Amino acid sequence: MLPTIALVGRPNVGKSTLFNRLTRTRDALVADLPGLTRDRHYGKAKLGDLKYFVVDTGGFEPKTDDGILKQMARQTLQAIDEADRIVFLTDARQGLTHGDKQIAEVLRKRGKPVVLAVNKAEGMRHGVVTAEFHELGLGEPCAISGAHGDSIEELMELVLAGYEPEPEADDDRPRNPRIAIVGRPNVGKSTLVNALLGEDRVIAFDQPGTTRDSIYIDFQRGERTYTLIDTAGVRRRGKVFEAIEKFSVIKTLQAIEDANVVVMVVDAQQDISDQDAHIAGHVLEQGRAVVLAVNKWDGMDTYHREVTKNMLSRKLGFLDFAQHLFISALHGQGMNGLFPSIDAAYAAAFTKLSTPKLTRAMMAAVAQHQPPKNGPFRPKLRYAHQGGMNPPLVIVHGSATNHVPDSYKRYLENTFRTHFELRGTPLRVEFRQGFNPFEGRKAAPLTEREENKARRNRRRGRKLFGGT
Ligand SMILES: Nc1nc2c(ncn2[C@@H]2O[C@H](COP(=O)(O)OP(=O)(O)OP(=O)(O)O)[C@@H](O)[C@H]2O)c(=O)[nH]1
Ligand SMILES: [Mg+2]
Repeated sequence: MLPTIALVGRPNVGKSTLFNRLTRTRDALVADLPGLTRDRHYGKAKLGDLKYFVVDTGGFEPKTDDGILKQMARQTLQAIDEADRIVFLTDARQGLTHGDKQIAEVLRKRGKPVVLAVNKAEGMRHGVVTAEFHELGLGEPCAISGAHGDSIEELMELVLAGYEPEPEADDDRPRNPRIAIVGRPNVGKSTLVNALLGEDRVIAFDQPGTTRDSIYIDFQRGERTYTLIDTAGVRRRGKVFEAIEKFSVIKTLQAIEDANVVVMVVDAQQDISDQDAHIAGHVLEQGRAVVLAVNKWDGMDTYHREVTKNMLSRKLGFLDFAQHLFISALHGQGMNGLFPSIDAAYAAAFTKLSTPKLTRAMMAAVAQHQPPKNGPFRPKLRYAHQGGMNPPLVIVHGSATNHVPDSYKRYLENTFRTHFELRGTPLRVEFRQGFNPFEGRKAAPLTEREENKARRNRRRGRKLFGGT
């Protein structure tokens, strides 16, 4: 599970600026999809190979004039409690304030490891600006500038000391599909968990495995063993599983991160809310295979069903690649499609696409529609190969590919999706300039054949030119 770091501090000390700097490394692949709302409080960041979640605790709730502690409202305290470590930001320009001392007191009481950062210290002598902050008794203050990026890496190395990157398992298909059931409170996650685990064909193993505070429940259905990653606190009570709904964004993010397939649950009888869109946005950002379960479909008339479907395509249109299941977890209706959809999404996420097949599909698409000319530039697409799995990444090589418009990229995505029947998984298409097959090797590992060819070529080169 990835470590979680919360950024805490008075208003205006630069939490959001630091948050943006830390999370900026995320690619823009999912940026401009209609309906996609990004949750600016929660993000994923990277220090070297170490990935972590970062929480910006500012702006959770409207500011009042009742002093700093009122402003550190419930949600901030929850974020502090859920985080593994805290970065406490202060302002070098303002110096140590009363508010800082109050926050320090709160943090000390909570007992979480804290690193104290003195922000806006660009152009100032670090020893001088940090001096007065020792008084907070939170250890050596770290002078940084979030806006300029000074000493940010040093800060995060300190904060994340002791954490190791998790081994990259993306290319090896894990044995058991890991399923996370996510959604905002009250959409029916618990009922769905029960319906899933209570199914006649399912044998749930009694002992849940616990990693820190996430719970993994193994169960078997037919030949297959699945692992359910619990976000809601599932407890077994007699024959039924009971989920105590305590919604936590961090737990949701961690479950999405750990899962191979996410079952995103929404409530058909309520409006699709921003919170739904935030959660769905995270699923997409993580590149997870997903099944959309539209729950509480019972007891709705045709008109309201239409309304809900319209709302879904308006607000969660960016999940259109996912199977939509209209279900009633309570009455066990529409549930037959669930496992087949989960299996299909899982299989799609780990599909292997050969270079010749990808290239042929691409060429057929190009023959139908040329990429449009952009000023003097006419992009030419030459070949495509798979750059990764889970989610599938297709890398298209050619010239002037930076002039390919997004609409054309989506056209290619749809082409590949249809052609290779990739239902339920996000699919990423990236372009590479130039048509040297060895270019971009770091980002896109060579296939075995390409690797062998490269080795042969190097051997030939050595024979011809000598050297090692
Ligand atoms: N000089 C300087 N200004 C900074 C730095 N970091 C942030 N600022 C500025 O400080 C102001 C507040 O920054 P924010 O990142 O919005 O602060 P915040 O802590 O998120 O504020 P709230 O969310 O309102 O609590 C902005 O005008 C930033 O441009 C820095 O490193 N140096
Ligand atoms: Mg802010």
